[in-house]
Amino acid sequence: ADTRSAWFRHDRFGLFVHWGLYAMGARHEWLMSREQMTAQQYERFAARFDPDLFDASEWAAAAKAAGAQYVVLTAKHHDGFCLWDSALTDYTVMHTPFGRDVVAAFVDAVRAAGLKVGLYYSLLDWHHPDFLIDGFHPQRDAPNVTELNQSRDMARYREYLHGQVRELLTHYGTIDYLFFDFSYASGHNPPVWGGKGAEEWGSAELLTMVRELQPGILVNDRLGVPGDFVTPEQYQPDRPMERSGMQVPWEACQTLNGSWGYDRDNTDYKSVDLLVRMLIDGVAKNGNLLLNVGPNGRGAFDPNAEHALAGIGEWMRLHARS
Ligand code: FUL
Repeated sequence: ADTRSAWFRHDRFGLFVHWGLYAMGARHEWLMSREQMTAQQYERFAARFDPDLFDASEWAAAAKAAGAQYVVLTAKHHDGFCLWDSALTDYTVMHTPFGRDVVAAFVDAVRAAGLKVGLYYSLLDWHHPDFLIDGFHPQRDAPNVTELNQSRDMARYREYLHGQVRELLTHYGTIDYLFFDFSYASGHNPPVWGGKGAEEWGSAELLTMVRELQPGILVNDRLGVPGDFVTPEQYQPDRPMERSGMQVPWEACQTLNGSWGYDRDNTDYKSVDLLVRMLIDGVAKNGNLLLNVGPNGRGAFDPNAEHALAGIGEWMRLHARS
């Protein structure tokens, strides 16, 4: 793991990109769950998905100008919508007015910019008919939830999940980094009924497959089994992170304004000064920063996000060393 993670520990700074149908709702990536929308209601976004300003090479250029060395895209978030041409479902970009494989464009552009390629894949899936309704699921309050769950089969979902990860790791060349999200089996605080973890995801098998398909890949720690690096979310740890008394590669994922998905009316942006301090803070504690941007429904970065990234880039030009 030490040699595999050498680039990651050296590079320190990555750009996270949360993009999917929720960008059209423009009010947080959890809107399907928060507003308890049915799959059918939410599918209306797919019928209208046509991001006319999408240009993956602009995203890659913005990442590079900010000084990021790797970029991580949400191939599928909790809403289940797939940004690539998956053969295992019709719920993909290919079946929208847009009709283009976003993951393919992303991977090509990021690689062409000389950056490392990362993908995020949600273990939760609020659209898949076999995913057992639990306390996070949009249908959690349905009066007939027990009945609804009777036809759902996590074994079938598991097969789908593994099949999709296989697609992502075989159709797009080298993938350097994989962020699975997330396990909440037990010990989740506050508790979530119907929680899911390593057993539901088939994590041990999944990880074996991932390593077979992409021997050099780095995998995060949210499968419910240990990964290559740990992922504190929206906080800076107060010291280098450890696992069983040993320092472990870690990466704080942080938002620009508290939301991962595009949130139009949220202007609570962190200042460039604060963002730079967070980066320095992490590096001083032997960790990485994965800073998020949520492109809007047309595929463009919000001006506030552009400003933040450009500001970090300015600092980098004056202070970075390779
Ligand atoms: C969380 C998710 O629930 C958020 O939506 C986001 O993707 C974050 C990075 O991970 O657990």
